Amino acid sequence: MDLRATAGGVRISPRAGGLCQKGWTAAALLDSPRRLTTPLIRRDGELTPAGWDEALDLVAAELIRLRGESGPDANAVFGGGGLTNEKAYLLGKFARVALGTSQIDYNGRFCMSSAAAAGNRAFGIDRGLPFPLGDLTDADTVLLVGSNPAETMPPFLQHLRSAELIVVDPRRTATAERAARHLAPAPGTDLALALGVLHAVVADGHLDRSYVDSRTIGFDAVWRIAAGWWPERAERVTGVSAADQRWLAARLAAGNAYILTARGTEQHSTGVDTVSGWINLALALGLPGGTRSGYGCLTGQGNGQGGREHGQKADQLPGYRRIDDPAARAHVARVWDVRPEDLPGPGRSAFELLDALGTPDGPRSLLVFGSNPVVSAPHASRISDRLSALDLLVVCDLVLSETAAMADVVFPVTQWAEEDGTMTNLEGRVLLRRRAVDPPDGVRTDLDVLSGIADRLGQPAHRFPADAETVFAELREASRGGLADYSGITYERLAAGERLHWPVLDTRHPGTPRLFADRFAHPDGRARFVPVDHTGPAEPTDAGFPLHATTGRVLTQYQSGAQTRLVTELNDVAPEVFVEVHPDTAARAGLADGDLAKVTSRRGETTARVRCVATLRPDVVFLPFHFPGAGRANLLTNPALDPTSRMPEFKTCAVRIGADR
Ligand SMILES: Nc1nc2c(c(=O)[nH]1)N[C@H]1C(S)=C(S)[C@@H](COP(=O)(O)OP(=O)(O)OC[C@H]3O[C@@H](n4cnc5c(=O)[nH]c(N)nc54)[C@H](O)[C@@H]3O)O[C@H]1N2
Ligand SMILES: Nc1nc2c(c(=O)[nH]1)N[C@H]1C(S)=C(S)[C@@H](COP(=O)(O)OP(=O)(O)OC[C@H]3O[C@@H](n4cnc5c(=O)[nH]c(N)nc54)[C@H](O)[C@@H]3O)O[C@H]1N2
Ligand SMILES: [Mo]
Repeated sequence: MDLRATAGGVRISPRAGGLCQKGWTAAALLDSPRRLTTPLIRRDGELTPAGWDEALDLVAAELIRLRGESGPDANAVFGGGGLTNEKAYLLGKFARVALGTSQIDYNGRFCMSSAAAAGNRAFGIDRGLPFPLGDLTDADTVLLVGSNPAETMPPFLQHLRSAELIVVDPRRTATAERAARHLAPAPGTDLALALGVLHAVVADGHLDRSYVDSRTIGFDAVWRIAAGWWPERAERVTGVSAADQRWLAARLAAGNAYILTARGTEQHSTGVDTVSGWINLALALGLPGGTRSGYGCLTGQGNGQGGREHGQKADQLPGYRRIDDPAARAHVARVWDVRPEDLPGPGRSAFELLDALGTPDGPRSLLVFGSNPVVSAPHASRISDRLSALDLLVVCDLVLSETAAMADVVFPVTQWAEEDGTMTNLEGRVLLRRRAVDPPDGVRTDLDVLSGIADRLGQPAHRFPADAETVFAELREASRGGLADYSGITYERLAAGERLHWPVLDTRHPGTPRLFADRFAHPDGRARFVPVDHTGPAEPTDAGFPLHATTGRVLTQYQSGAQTRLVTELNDVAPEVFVEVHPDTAARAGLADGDLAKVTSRRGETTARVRCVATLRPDVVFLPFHFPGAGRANLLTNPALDPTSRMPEFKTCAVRIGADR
C-alpha cells in the first residue's frame, strides 16, 4: 500500500468502529507540514534550526559535564511504550552503559504497570493476554472492567462479537451501550465490587473447588476478607446493586468466561490490589488457564507489551529480568561486555523521576523518547516546573510536542512506516514492521540518535548499533533465559509469517500462545490468591470538592494529542477539552450544555466546555486528557502513587465545578 496516497485522507467512522491505531498516528502525519525535519537548539530563548553534528556534540558535551559535576545519576532518561522493542532495549542499555545512570523510566508506568504487578504476583509472569486473541471469539461472557474499546480499540471489538458483554464503568460509554449489562460503580470503588461478587460466587455455590485445590494456593486468606463483603455492603460502597452482583457471579460461572481489565480499574493508587481483586475472582471461578476462559489485561500503547519487557523500566533488565537479581545482572553484563558491578541498580519510577528533576538530589538533565509528560503526567503544572528547572532537556519527537517546546535540544525522528522494528502485541505476539516509505530529509531514527550520542560519549561503535535487526539480534541474547525469552525469534521467521508468542526458546520452538495451559509461572506451578481489601481513593470527596473527577480518552484523539491535534480530520471531531456532567449537577452549579466551566481540584483548575450527559452518575465528572495548556485534565489529577506499581491515581480525584467567569 502506498501510504502517502492515503495521507491526509484518514477516514473516521465512529459508528462503525472503523478507526484503528494507524488511523490515529499514521497517514496524515507522515506528510504533516508540522513534522520536524531538522534538529533544534535553544539560542537566546528560541528554538532555532541546527545541524545534526552540532546538536549531537552539544548534547554529549553537556551530559559529560553534568556527569563530571554531579555523578552519573545527574543524567536521566524517559522512554515510551510506543517505542519498538529495539528502541526500548537500546534505550535501557544506553542509560545503564553509556550514561551509567540508574535514572530511567517510561510512560508505561502510567499505563499498564498495575496490571503487570498484579499479574506477576498471581501468575509469576506478566503477559497482557496469556492466550491468543482469537480465543475470545468462543467466549460466552466477557467482563470488561474499566475498558472502553469502542473508542480505544475499535478493531478489538470484532473478537467479542459472539460474547455477551458486561461492562463495569462509572460512565455509560459507547462500549457500555453495546453491553448486555452495564454496572456503574463510583470511581475508585472497583475492589469493593470485586469482593462483593467474589462473596456471591462462594455464597451462591459457584466456587470451582477442584480448580482452587489443584491449581492455586491462598484461597482461605482471601475468603477471610471476602466473607465480610456481602453484596449489600459492596452495594453501599459502589452503588452497584446486590442483585446485579449476584447475577454477575452466576453469569461468569456459566459457560466460557473471560475477565479483562484496562486503565479504568488500574490507574489508581490502589491499582495493583484492585487488579488482584479481579484476578482472585477469576481464580475462584477457575478461569485462568482454562481451555476457553481466562483473565487478561488490555494493553494500550503501540508497543505496550514489548515496551515493558526489555529494560526501559527503572527496575528492569532485558527479558523481563529484575535489575536487583544477581544472576540477571551477570547474564546481561556478559551480553553487554561490561562488569556486573558497573551496572547501576534500580532508579526512580516515572512520576518520582519527573518530580525529582532539577531538585538538589535529582537529575540535572532529561532525555525524552516517545512521551509528552507536560500533558500526560499527573499534577502537570508541577511537572512543567520541574522540567524548567533542568540544566538540559533533550526531546526526540516527530512533532513539536508541548514537552519538545520546552527543550534545549530537539531531535527530529522517523515514525513507524519509515523504519524497521518489532512490536509485541497484547497477546505477546511479536510483529515485524518493515520500512515502507522514505523518511523526510533531515530526519533520523531514534536508534541513530542513541548511537550518535553514545559514540560522542566514547562508547565503542559496536555497542550501540543503529540498525534495527542488529539490535534485535542482541536483544535475543540478552533476553535468553528470561521470562520474556525472545531468543528463538528472528526477523527471518517473522518475515516468513510465523505467529510467534513469547517465550520462544530456540529457533525451532513454536512459541507459547497459551501460557497457563498446564501450569502457572511460579516455581510450584500454582497461581496465588492475594489477600486484598478495599480502602478507596486517596482523595475522597468532601464539602469543598464534592465530585469525583475521572479522566480518559475519546475516539479521535490519541494520548497527549501531540499528533492527533495536528490532523484536522481527527481534531475537528473533538477540538477542545470538555467535561461530562450530569444535567442536575450542571444545573446546581449554574451551568448549561455548551457553557465554559471551571473544574477545580486541590492541585489546580482546568477550563472545559460542559457536555451534559443524562446517563452519567450525578457524583462523577469526566474529562479527556488529550488537550494542552489550560485545558489539561492533568492540572487536576492526584499524583498519589500505588505502593507497588507506582501508578498515579489518574482515574479519581475530588473536584468542584463552577461557571468560568
Ligand atoms: N482513541 C484512543 N484510543 C486509545 C488511546 C487514546 O489516547 N485514544 N490510548 C491507548 C492507550 S495508551 C491506552 S492505555 C488505552 C486505554 O484504553 P481504556 O482503558 O479503554 O481507556 P480509558 O478511557 O483511559 O479508560 C477506560 C474507562 O475507564 C473508566 N473509568 C474511570 N474510572 C473508573 C473506575 O474507577 N473504575 C472502572 N471500572 N472504570 C473507570 C472511564 O470512564 C473510561 O471509560 O487506549 C489506547 N487506545
Ligand atoms: N489524566 C490522565 N492522564 C494519563 C492517562 C489517563 O488515562 N488520564 N493515561 C496515561 C497513559 S495510559 C499513557 S500511555 C500516557 C501517554 O501519554 P504520553 O506518554 O505523553 O504518550 P504520547 O502522547 O503517546 O506521547 C508520545 C510522544 O512521542 C512522540 N512519538 C511517537 N512515536 C515516537 C517514536 O517512535 N519515537 C519518538 N522519539 N517519539 C515518538 C509523539 O509524537 C508524542 O509527542 O498518558 C498517561 N496520562
Ligand atoms: Mo496507555
